[in-house]
Amino acid sequence: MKSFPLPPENVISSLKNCKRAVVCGHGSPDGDCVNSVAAMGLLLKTLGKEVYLVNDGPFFRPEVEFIQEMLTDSLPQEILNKDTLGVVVDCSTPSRLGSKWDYFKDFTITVVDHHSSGEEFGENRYIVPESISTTLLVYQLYKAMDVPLTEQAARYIFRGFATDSGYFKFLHEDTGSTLRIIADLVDHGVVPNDEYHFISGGKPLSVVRFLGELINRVESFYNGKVLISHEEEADFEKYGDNARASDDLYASLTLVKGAQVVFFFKISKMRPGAIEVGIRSNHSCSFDAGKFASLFGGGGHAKAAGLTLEGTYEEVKPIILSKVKEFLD
Ligand SMILES: [Mn+2]
Repeated sequence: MKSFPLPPENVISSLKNCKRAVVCGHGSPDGDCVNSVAAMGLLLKTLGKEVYLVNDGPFFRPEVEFIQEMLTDSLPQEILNKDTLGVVVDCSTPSRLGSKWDYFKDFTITVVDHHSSGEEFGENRYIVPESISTTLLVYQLYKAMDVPLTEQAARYIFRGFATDSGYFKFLHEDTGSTLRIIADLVDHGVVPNDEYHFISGGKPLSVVRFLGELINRVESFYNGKVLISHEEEADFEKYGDNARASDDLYASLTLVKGAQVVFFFKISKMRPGAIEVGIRSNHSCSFDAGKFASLFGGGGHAKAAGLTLEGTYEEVKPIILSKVKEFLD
């Protein structure tokens, strides 16, 4: 993408003309999601709107924790109507809003997102799958509406980008326009080295030990093209209730020679009795993780996606393995 597609007029006017807005991203939020919520909230506040931020958890990762104190637990009954603008960020499917989708049924909806798969919903949509992060689309809205970028807004936007680019690791060709935005964020006071330590530092030793365990547990299928690791109930007691090992797990396993796709089976905290399957595909193969996830009602990007299935690890694994074959090179 040489340059970013401009936000559609109806998206801009929905934000400009609303009196009040409720902003929400997907449940089990990641760094891009919470920072999109925060940056969008700040944009709307600067425009003088009455703003509420809502989002389903959990918020275990240190880099998403901050959003909790900005969230409203329950919305006043009198705002649940079409005069309220519901702004959905970083979320391609209504069901991924979790319990918060109930509110949005009553709102006029604007969606700002960069997922490649999902469901078309909402009256106003600014969807750019080529954008590395949703926060970069919020940046486009700041520019399009001529709203001055504060240091705090620049930081939120940077953190979303840093999360979804694996801290600059996953930048493909034609990302000059993205890097020019990053330069602008740095000019607005963001210090990349500080942000790296905020996002990736401060790990308890138990998380690194857990990572070792998950790597030891890896099973290899189809001549090493498919690598699978999984969480066990006993891990929570041993290593604590911490989701942070998964990023490093994916980063290590997708670099293994011959590996095309990595699956990580997690015990779902949002849906007891279900398994959440994280999917990461190797940079140089054609495996489309988002497409694969959508077979099972999940979603995401070509290289990173997720899905949820009822059952135990032992029950879910053969289902995934039977479908994966036709996606391999
Ligand atoms: Mn994202």
